[in-house]
Amino acid sequence: MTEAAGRDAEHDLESRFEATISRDQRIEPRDWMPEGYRRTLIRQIAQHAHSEIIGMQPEGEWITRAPSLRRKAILFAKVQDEAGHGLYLYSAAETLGIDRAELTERLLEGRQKYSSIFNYPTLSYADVGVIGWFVDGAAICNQVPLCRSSYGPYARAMVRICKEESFHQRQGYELLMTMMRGTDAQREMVQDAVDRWWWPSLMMFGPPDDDSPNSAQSMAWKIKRHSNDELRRRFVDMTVPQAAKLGVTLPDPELRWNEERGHHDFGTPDFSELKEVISGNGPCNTERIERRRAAHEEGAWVRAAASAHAAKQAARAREEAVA
Ligand code: BYC
Repeated sequence: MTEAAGRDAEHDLESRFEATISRDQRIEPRDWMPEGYRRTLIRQIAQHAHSEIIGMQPEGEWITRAPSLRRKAILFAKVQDEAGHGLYLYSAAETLGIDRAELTERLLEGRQKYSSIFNYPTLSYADVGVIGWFVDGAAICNQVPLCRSSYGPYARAMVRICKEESFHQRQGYELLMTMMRGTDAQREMVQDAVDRWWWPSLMMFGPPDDDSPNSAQSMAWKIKRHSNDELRRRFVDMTVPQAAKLGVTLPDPELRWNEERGHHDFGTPDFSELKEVISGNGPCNTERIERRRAAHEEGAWVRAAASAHAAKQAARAREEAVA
């Protein structure tokens, strides 16, 4: 092929890709895609997968200290669901031609991120409820639109994940409702957890739109469907009435209903704190990565055994095909 013919062919592929996006149809792994689209998806999906796996730690710490057998079973199931979400997402990333071992390596070397929210400590059992209510609530706001993301495997993984996140959010809220019907000490624990998790939860949506380098391109490619600020606003509108029903105060003196706009006004999160946490300087970053690294090393024999088993199965299948 001449250089000019090569350029025409590339141009054709690109036009077909753009047309698929503009018709709101899905890009699938077999389809041609621009290198930037593939890289952006790997970055976002891997970061999302890592968040699910690292996100098992703050709540997992409470499994052995759950206040009843029922609460222990619920928390166990929730943390296991998060492992499952991580696996669907790593599988979605693998369809882009990168394997999970490489992604884990990038996480452990600090070359890929995970959500800032999981770098805060869980100090009481009320934190388990507030994580369900706020963190899974924020996850739902952010992820329901991702069910319409332009990349097929990511969008499909999101459908199941969102169903489970919705159950997680309700279990958190139900736990808090139970505590609010309890003693004064329990109500204080809930309010304290709300005070500590509110601002970090708002930061989960990312930097403000005018400081979000990836948003414009990700929205043009329909990977992201809404901007960071738009989703943050939706979360606040959704959560304020739930806080009133629960009987807790959200720690923001600027929070009020704006009749004219039909939305709540609210204060600005401390985005310099977000930057610090993302750069590795949050309260628990070192501990979270160290724990992940230890779990990865402890799991080496499982991966080796699984690979040996898969190789044996493949060899047996080849022998049977020849016989
Ligand atoms: N934390 O240009 P921007 C869960 C990074 S799991 C850390 O706006 P983008 C759950 C960003 O990556 C929740 N980093 O980026 C699990 C970028 O850096 P790089 C995880 C953040 O991608 C267990 C830079 O800042 N959810 O719900 O357009 C239990 C500039 O940002 C954060 C997802 O991953 C942050 N908060 O938008 C319970 C959802 N914010 O990569 C619950 C999928 C920003 O260029 N991800 N950064 O080095 C997304 O929707 C988008 O990636 C984001 C960021 C909205 C997070």
